[in-house]
Amino acid sequence: MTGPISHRVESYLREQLGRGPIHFTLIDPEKSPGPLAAAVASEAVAAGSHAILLGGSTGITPEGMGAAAAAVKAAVRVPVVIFPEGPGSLAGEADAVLFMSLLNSRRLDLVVRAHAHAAPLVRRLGLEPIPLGYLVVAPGMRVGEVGQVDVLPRNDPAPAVGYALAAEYLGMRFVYLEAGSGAPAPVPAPIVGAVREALSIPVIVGGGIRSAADAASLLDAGAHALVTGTIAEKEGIGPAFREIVREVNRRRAG
Ligand code: 1GP
Repeated sequence: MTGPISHRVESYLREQLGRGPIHFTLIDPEKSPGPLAAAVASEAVAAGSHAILLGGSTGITPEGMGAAAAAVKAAVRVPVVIFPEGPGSLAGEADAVLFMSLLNSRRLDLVVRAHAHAAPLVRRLGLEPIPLGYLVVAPGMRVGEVGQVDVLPRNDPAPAVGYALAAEYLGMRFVYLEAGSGAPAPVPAPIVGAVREALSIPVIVGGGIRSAADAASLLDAGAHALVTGTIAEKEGIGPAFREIVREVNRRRAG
């Protein structure tokens, strides 16, 4: 499918963000294939999550992504967005893709070149690209290693603010502060606060969010959106997941 770029998912996100912070549930289609992904997604949305991200591991095929996206779309009414590992994880069954540049990587392909391969495919598949600056904060975990990232320090907000502002000035419409999936602790709240204060685009925060207390401190610092993956992978949509999502929804109007 070609033609004008859709902004449906971005409009949905902006409309939701107009009422307060939002929560993304990240599901890895390799660990949770089709029907399982759909079951997790419908419980997550029933618990109050606002959108589903599909991705997270390095071995995802277009078939695996397509099957998960189709199953999740049939199960929930919220947008289904690919959190890509590379052009190989794209599938037209999803609604959109985080079209992200890993700005603090030493790998030029992750900063921009993979995008030149992916963009025509994104267009052909009819996926909505959501332009996003992806910034990895220490410890960075696997994405920090594989992505050959100069991780942003945890004790000094200035480098994170510099990169995040650069993302905004380059025209990206979201910034994602990532501590790495499974990180022992989330991005420090003072970093989130400093980035939020400097930027006028939404700030998404993920990696290592395990409890309502983690969520509360990031939301108090000004995070617009939280992403959780590991917690549902380990415990399903259990009490910790529900409390995190409740913490987000408590701050929303209406
Ligand atoms: C990873 O930010 C996401 O890219 C989610 O991290 O798996 O630690 O929740 P967790």
